[in-house]
Amino acid sequence: MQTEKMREILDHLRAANTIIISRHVRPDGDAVGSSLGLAEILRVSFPEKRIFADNEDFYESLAYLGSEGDRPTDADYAGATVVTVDCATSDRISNRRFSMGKELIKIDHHANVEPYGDLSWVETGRSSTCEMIAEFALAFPEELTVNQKAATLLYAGIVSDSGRFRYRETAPSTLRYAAAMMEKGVDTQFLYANMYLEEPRILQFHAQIVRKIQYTESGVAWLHISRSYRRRKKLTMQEASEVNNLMESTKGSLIWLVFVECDDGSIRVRLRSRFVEIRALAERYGGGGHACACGATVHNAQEEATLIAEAEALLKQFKQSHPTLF
Ligand SMILES: [Mn+2]
Repeated sequence: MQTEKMREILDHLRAANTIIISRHVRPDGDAVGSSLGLAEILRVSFPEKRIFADNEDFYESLAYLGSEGDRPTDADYAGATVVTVDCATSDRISNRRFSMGKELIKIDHHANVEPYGDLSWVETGRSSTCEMIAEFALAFPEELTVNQKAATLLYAGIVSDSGRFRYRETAPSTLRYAAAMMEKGVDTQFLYANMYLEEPRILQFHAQIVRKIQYTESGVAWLHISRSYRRRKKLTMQEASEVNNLMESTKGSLIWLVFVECDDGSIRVRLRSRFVEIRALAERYGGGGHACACGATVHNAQEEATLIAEAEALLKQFKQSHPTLF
């Protein structure tokens, strides 16, 4: 717990008249939960301040979490404190006006590859940014109020970014903050009814794509989804990328790679793993992220094959040195 850092952030927020909150592009549950959750906490706690969420994209599939509200005008940025949540690098902020405020505060749990902002609170290894926002709010109960709406947003982000408390960043504190949010009246059945539902066309896509999973000698599972297949099935990049989840229950397979061809011809890679750290691998291909959950980009079949071969070497070496782990 970084109490001093949290106190410093609270001081800045208390002093601000206008606070604008942004997250990363192509948002997930944690990005939406932390941005809208923090906005709600600040609206309730400081009714005299003007609080905005300002983001350029949103996902229809996350609409059950609620809407963003009105976006600020350029004039609103004058003197404003801008906070980014869940966003490691400034180029991924879903708001090109982020630098128009008086100051910029970064709150995040990704590797701090670009320590941007005038003030930042980054804790790599935390399950989610939502967990950090929950901790922040609960640390100052006299000043910050978490209502049911905020608690629901933060709980949703904690659950989604921790893979329902399964990923290795899940700590005792993750469960404590989730419990504290539940005590504020989170409707978990409503959340789960929305979070893990798939349209029939997506289930059909999964059924089809499972048969195309390939495995290397040591058990790296991988899939390539071409641009033409993606278009034929009318899949967004996000929908196509999410199939790592289908691989992680394969016994003996500890690294899961999905290569999805973008419209511009580059190939986006989603890397996931259990036990084996893959961040350095992702960073060699222009990416990064968490120890066991990363993104990267390759530009042709050759680079893709090399990345798979490097993942295979990594897994082979890991299995040799940890023969009893899996
Ligand atoms: Mn996150």
